Amino acid sequence: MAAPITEGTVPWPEADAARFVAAGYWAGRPLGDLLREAADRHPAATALVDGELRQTYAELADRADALACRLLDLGLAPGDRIVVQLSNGWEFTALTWACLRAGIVPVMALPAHRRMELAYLAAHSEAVAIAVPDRLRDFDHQALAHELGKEAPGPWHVLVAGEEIASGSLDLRALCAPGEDPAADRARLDAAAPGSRDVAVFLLSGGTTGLPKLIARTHDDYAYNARASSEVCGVDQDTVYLVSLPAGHNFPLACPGILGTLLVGGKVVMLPSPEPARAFAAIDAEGVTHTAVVPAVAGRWLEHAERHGAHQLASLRVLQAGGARLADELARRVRPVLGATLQQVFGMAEGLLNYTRLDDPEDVICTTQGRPMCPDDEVRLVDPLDEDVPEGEPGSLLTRGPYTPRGYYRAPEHNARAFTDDGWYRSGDICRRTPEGNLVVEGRDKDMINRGGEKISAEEVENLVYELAEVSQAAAVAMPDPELGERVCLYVVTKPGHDAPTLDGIRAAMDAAGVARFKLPEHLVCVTELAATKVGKIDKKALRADIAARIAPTADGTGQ
Ligand code: OOB
Repeated sequence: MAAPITEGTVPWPEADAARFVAAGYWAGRPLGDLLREAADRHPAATALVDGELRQTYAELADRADALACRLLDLGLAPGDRIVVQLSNGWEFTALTWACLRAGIVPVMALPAHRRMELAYLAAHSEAVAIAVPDRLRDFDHQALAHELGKEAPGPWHVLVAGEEIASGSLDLRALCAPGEDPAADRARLDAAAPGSRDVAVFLLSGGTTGLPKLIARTHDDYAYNARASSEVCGVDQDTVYLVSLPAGHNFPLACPGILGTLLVGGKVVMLPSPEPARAFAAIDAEGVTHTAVVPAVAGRWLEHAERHGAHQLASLRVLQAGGARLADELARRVRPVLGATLQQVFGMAEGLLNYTRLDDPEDVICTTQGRPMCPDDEVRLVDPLDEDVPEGEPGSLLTRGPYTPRGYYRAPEHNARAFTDDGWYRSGDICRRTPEGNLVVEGRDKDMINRGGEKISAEEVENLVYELAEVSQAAAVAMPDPELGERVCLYVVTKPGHDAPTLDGIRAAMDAAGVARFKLPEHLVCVTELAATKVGKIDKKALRADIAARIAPTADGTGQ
């Protein structure tokens, strides 16, 4: 039997919870209830578009209820966990909605995850089911999902969205078929609705340790996350929101994303990738008003518009950019080239969201990462001794607030490092605050590589590389990259008596180990020793400077 979720979560102290309720942030309602209410307010409005397929709020709500009841009939119980690894399609939204109604907790994996990540997520969350596409970019997700089942201690259900449903799999699309008696489904789910302080979803941390941590977001805090984001982003029933980042990521899911748009009666358009030609066509066809991108995608969209024109973007009002630092130079081109207002978003799956406001002066929008969404978000910028730095100086960000949980799920040791004794989350971002109160992200003091918004734990890469016989020492560091901001560079000291490893060999070994491909190193530097700090730790700062110098173009522009 899986342990109840509550045993692994770290709740807010009751005094804080009471404060968040009194202030109206925590509404005391489960997210599924709030979605159902939105559907009742706008039954005939279009809720979801996925290619040719369109669903009204009434249809989507009824399908989600039918799915929720079928999952319960299969034996899933409220509080059970399901790993969700779906691409951006209507099935993702139907399943998420169904889970929120039934109190089944989705663990939001990414489509890029492979055996290593999925096996860990399933084991750590003690999941009883997984939802996957049949195949995606030539990868057989369904076969892997069944393989994972062999390690599951208990029941294991494989839900598949696609054309090829193998024997032993459940056809997710069929499970989403309209129910025989929608009113009965609805009454059944209403009667057994989860509590508002129960876990609604598990998000994944960007990760600075070996494997991603799970972040338990409650109905109360995540509903606030989505609802307050809608307000700050000007999202309402006339909004058409395009999802082209992986839907299970916090940004497109709830900042305000899918949930924030559905809660106010807007229309969600789902697209499998942010490839500019397709994204522009979807914006044009559906009258998209808001969307979220990472800086690397913003760059591709700007380039595409500069080359082919921005006539397809007439409806686009707000372009949110976040997940990694947006260069000021790119930021300044957004309004003139795309004709949309840029909104910088500095957020984290752990909670805190900073937004530039839509009516901020252009300079604030283009040069800062905004300010906290909630008046009761607390942010401190501190030095290595956890003392506040002088105003205007860079410091390491600590935060607490109504939608920032107090600890990772089932990770007491890591929590002791990632949170202070009085509950502040250490984001590991080095920021400074402008006189107007906006944050500027200047760097980080966590061992993570941010590859165009995809977070890679250096430790995780190094652990895999240490599996190789020829490796004596390994260090993964960020290498500057004009397109993605950063890529993974690996420094290796070869073991005596062995040939130096090759980049291809290392990548092949990591791939075979079953790790997401975006984590594979893209540059290898073999050295005889690694720079060390005074206390004998590998000096990553020196290595970052070293690789930046090695790849910097020389004065004649030819590179070294
Ligand atoms: C978002 O969430 P995560 O959990 O994938 O990553 C969080 C980390 C932050 O701690 C920071 O290091 C980095 O990503 N980050 C940014 C940034 N936005 C996130 N660094 C610089 N500038 C920014 N604008 O990435 C996320 C979650 C919700 C909304 C938006 C992004």
